[in-house]
Amino acid sequence: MKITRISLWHVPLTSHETYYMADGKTCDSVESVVLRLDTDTGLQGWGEACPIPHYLPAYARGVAPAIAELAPVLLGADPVGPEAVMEKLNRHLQGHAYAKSAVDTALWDLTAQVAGLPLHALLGGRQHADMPLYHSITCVAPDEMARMAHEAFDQGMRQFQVKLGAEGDWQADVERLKKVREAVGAGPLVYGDWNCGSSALNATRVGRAVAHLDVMLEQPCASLAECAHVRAATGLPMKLDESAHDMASVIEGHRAGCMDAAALKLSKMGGLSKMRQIRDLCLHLGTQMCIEDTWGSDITTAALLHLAASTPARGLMNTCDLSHYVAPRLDARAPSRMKGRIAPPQGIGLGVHPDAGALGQPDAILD
Ligand code: 0XW
Ligand code: MG
Repeated sequence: MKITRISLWHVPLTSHETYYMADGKTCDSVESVVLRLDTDTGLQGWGEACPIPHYLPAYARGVAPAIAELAPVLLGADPVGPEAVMEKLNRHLQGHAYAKSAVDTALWDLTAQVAGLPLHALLGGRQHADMPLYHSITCVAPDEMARMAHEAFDQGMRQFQVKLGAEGDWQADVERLKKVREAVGAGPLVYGDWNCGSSALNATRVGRAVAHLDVMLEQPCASLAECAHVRAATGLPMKLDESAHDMASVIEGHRAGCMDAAALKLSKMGGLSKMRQIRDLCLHLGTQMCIEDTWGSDITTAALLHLAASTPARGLMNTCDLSHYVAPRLDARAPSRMKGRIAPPQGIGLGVHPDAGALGQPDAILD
């Protein structure tokens, strides 16, 4: 079997609610890059990479040039056995995890199709009928966030991520956490996420002000040392996200004692091949996992749902249906949330079939 063509589309994803994070990071319309690998057997594999501007060291218009650089190694290669192909790509081009993530997903899609199996069967085997979701609440006025939380609670959501730090007012962040906790009542998991946008001082002040509310703090500061300081100063559980981006940093986060939970993101880690290894490491470490990606539509969501479906319950805190937050849906039949939970795609491979109408003509073809 050989890869005969690489096709790329730049697809603008528009948020249903403009999604505000700290330091002005915003998802209103974000460009996603969809990749398809064609083979000499007629089978096709799909991948996607959707960086959020200014969020991680990645940008949408960096994907196509990186893929073009990798094309001479990829074209003609046998896609079955993703890790072997990724080894060759990594030797040819170092870094660029976010671009390689789209290729890696497409390789896994093809490998699972050839095996006649759903992708989760190759990632460890299906462990769940469906998985718990969290709902991420954009950083707006506290009362509006509480309304959004209550609406999501009524729809069955029981885990809530409260975006913090949009205007750098720590007391407003205290109000956000208080109002959301009030809206959802005791019991649901609530965590406040600054996306690196707080000082250790202000995150400590927020943590101490809400310590009675049973909340977790997520990535308050840019450095692991600052996050570890906040965890020690507040005693509140902490989830790492931007600081946990590869095997070494996950081990470092565990050693620093501030990684009760971690966000495993597909494109941050370079794809399913790497993310599966880090998933298994987190299981060994006892770290609770959020299995997700940065942003994206149905292809990205399908890939992370297969990994979540193959992750034992003891390590799976939640997963994320990124396709819920944006339009267009690339595959109307792809999984959607149901009462706070979501099932992986059905069928063999990745199990998504992007609609040609939604994609239009490719923006680049490499063969
Ligand atoms: C909630 N997210 C998945 C959306 C953006 O990628 C940020 C991320 C997070 O957890 O920070
Ligand atoms: Mg986060």
